[in-house]
Amino acid sequence: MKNLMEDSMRWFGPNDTVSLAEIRQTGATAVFSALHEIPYGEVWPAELIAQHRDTIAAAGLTWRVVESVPVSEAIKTRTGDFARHIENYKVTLQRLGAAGIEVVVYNFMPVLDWVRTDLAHRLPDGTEALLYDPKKVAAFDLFGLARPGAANDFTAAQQAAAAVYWNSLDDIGRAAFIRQTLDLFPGVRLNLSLDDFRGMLALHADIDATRLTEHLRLFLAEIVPVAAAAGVRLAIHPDDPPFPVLGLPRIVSTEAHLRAVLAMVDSPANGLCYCTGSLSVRSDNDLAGIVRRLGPRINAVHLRSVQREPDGTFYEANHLEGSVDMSAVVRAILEEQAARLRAGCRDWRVAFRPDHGHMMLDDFKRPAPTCPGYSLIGRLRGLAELRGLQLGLSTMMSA
Ligand code: DNO
Repeated sequence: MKNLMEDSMRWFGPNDTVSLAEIRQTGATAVFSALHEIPYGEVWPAELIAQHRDTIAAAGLTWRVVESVPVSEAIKTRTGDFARHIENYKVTLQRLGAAGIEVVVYNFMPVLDWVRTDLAHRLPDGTEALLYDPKKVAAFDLFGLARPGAANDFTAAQQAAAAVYWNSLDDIGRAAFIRQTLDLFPGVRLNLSLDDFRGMLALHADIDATRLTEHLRLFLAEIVPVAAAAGVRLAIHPDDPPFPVLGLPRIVSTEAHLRAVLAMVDSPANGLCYCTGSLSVRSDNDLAGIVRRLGPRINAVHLRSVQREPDGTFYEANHLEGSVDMSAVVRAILEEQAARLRAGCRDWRVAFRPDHGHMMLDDFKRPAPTCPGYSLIGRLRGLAELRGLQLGLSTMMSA
């Protein structure tokens, strides 16, 4: 097997309900991992970085990609402690580089990380997937949160569908829906109340897409040179979903956005985490084309597919099915790696991980995944299929 991507799995650390020993059995040789215990904005202690690396190495795996060093809300809004947080970010990058880390993933999504409305959407084959239902987001926004101006963000048809859904719930149902949505929205369970959440949104009230883009540029102007000097390449994760949610701007959703980010600081250290699951929610994103055009700046890869429905609903499909032409994507990445090899590039190999997986088979009997989407067997299926796809394509390509 030659010139393939590095097979990786995400590992959330010692509290992950999937152990490193189990990850090793999936055939992955590497993990994407982070120190999740460090609060956003604070510096990562060198001894904890070394300990984490050594734990992973002792299990026979490598840790070259950090996912993620989170960017604090202070940095995104340029308020409060943002200058100190940026200095901390630099120190963390230096320490990660010194510990042998090559790639650092991050995102610049305000308030929310990834967003779904249903965590256990049952598919006909009995597996469960994550799903995004726009009418539920609209119902939360219009009636739960009652965000001023929310109505401007939805078509009449969307508002009507949201109202039908909201009216189908009694008071207990509504309270449960609001609780569940608050727990899901920021990507991590923060036990927020509606007012806490309104407070978080309020910090962004004056920050439109142009201003947020400028905040990202200012951040990158400071950290990219530090990353480059530390031997670390940054990889921005696209918005998930790739459109504004709850009135918050999204600035990393399209190929034009990606190009704009890369142009902010023209350095190989300023790169992309190419996530097919996030980008493919928009039918106007040409996934293989993005690899062909921006390939040299792809520093990490998440492979996952979604099934898009006409009303804007999407759910996470099997890795080789759904709306993504995964063969075209993987072929484009293998071609990018081959081009790097021909150019004598040392960093030719990209690490990929199957991003999310269904709940299936013994996943239902195991302790719940640490983070929704991170089942063991479901991801193993994705990894195995993607490994086979790579091997088949690379054999064909070299024939
Ligand atoms: C979801 C992940 C994201 C991703 C971050 C990167 O499962 O793809 O949470 O890790 O957005 O910063």
